Amino acid sequence: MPEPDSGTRPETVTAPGAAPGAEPPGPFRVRPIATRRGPDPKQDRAARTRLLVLTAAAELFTARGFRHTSVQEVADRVGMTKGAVYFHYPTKEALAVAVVEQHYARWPLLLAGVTAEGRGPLETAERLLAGAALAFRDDVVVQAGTRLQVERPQIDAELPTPYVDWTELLAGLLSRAEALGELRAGVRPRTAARSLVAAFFGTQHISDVLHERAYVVERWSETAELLFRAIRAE
Ligand code: LUB
Repeated sequence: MPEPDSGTRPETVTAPGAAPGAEPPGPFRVRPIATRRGPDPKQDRAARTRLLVLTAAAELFTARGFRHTSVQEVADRVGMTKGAVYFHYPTKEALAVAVVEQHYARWPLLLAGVTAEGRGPLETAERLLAGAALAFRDDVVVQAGTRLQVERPQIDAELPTPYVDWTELLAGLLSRAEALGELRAGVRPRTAARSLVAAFFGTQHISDVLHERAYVVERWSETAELLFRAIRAE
């Protein structure tokens, strides 16, 4: 993968295995949950059951990881039979993919909320990452998706490419900030975006290992204060 910002064209990343010409992954494109087709009691009940199973799986994947979580344990946690779980998710891998996809499905909602505040691009980037830190502390699906993405070599399934959508989103915001003169001279939007993603990932990981992310909001705000001071124009 070419290292952009050295004057080469901005990277576009195509999800591994994507069909030729497939639409490049844009920020957080996730497959919609199949049940959004209007009120249908049976469908709604199925959707509720799927969400119940997915949340239980997320709790176990967060606590124990992919390998040490069994579908039987997921079924026991929701009071269902293993067969009933397999009806909704045919394999443990399919459960992991669904959890990771719901991890990414959080971000368009966060983005819509922060965008609606109508702030400048640099402040929008700051608010997005602050909002993400809250989700990493409080949302078990976000936590599970993060662990599963780290364990992706153990999961025999097609998972979204990690980190690239956040990098894309932040690079877009920082490019707009650059155009508005909000960036410190010499700061390259894509380089800064990669640094923010790396710093955020590291901050949440260390906070997870040391304190199960209890203080991740505070830890991130310290790091963000430093990084945005380095990025922002005087
Ligand atoms: C984010 C994780 C955990 C990046 O974008 C991602 O894939 C991420 C899961 O893989 O942190 C930091 C914003």
